[in-house]
Amino acid sequence: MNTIDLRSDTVTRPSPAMLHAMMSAAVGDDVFGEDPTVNALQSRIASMFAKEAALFVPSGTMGNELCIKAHTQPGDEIIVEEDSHIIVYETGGPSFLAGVQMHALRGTRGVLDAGEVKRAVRPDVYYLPRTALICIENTHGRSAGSVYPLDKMKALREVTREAGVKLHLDGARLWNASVASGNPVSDYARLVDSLSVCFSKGLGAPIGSIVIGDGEFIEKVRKYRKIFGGGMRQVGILAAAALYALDHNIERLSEDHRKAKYFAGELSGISGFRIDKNEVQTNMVIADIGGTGKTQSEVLDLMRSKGVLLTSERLTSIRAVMHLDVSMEDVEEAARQIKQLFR
Ligand code: TLP
Repeated sequence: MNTIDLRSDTVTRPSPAMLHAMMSAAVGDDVFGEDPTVNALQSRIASMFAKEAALFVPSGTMGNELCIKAHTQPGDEIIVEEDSHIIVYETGGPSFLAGVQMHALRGTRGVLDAGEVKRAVRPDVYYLPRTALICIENTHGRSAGSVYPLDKMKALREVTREAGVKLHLDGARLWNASVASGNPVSDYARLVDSLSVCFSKGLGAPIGSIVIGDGEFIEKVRKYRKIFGGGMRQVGILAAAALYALDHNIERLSEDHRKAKYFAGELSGISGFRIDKNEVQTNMVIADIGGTGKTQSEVLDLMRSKGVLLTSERLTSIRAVMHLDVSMEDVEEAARQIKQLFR
C-alpha cells in the first residue's frame, strides 16, 4: 500500500537534484565564517528580504528562540498570539532560554488586533514587567495556514513603533503567504525588526532556517547561536539545499495550495466533518471531526489503516498538510479513502 503522508510539509525528502547540489557544495568552517555556500545563502536572503543581514540556523524553533533571546532581558514580557507556535510548540522555550514571561492574546485566525496589543503593552513603571517584544506568525499554523494580511501587520507596526517595542515574525511558512497573496517577502520583512523563515517546510530542504534582521541584531544572534549550541561547521551542504529550494521550490507552492483547496472541498462533503473550505488559503486543511461520532484517535487510526497519515489538532480536529512529495493523484486517492471510510 502506498502511504500518503499528509502529517506535515516537514516530512519531505531531498530530491535527487537537491542531493546533487548538496554533494557538490563548496564548504568551509562556518563558525569561522568561512563557508562560502552559507555566506552566499545569507547574502542572498538578506537582499531578497531587503534587510542588512541573515544567519543560517538549524531549525525554526531555534530561529524564534534566538530572536526572543536577542530582543529581551530576563524578566521582560513578550506578547504572543495564544495559538502561536512559540507558545504552543516550543516547550516553554522563551521562559527556559530567555527568562521572559509570555502574555498571550487571542487572535482572529492568528491575527492580533492592533488596538488590543496597544492596550496590552505595559506602562513603563518599575514594578511592572517591561513589554519588550511582540511576536506574530505568518502563515498561522493552527489556523490552517491562514495569511496574516499586510494591512494588519502595518497597523501592528504602528503600535510597536509608538510604544518602542520590537516586532518579530515567525515566518516558517512566509513563502506560502507570499505566493498566496502575491506580496513579495520583503513587503512583510520591512514591517518587522526580525524574522525567521524555514527551508525545511514547503521548500523541501531537509534541515535549516534563517534569521533575518539588521546587522547589529544578527551579530547578537550569532553569539547566542553559539551559546545555544547551533554553531555548525561545514554546513554548506545544508545551505546548498536551501539555495536549491530558493531556485526551484517557491513558485510551485501554489500547487500545494491547489491541492489543499481540493482536499478541503472533498472533506467538506463528509457527514460529521466541519470544515470551511473558503478558509483554506495556503497548504493546510484542518477539519473538525466532532460530528462523526468517532474520536480523533479513532479517525487517525482508521485513516492510517488506509495508508493516509494525518495529525491531530485541538481536541476534535485533524490536520492535513500538502507538500512537494504528494502528487495531486495522491491527494485524490487520500480523499477517496477518507470518503469511503465515512460512507
Ligand atoms: N511546525 C511543525 C510542528 O512543530 C507543529 C508543523 O508540522 O507544522 N514556526 C511554525 C509556524 C511552525 O509551524 C514550525 C514547525 C516551527 C516554527 C518550528 O520549526 P522547526 O520544526 O524547524 O523547529
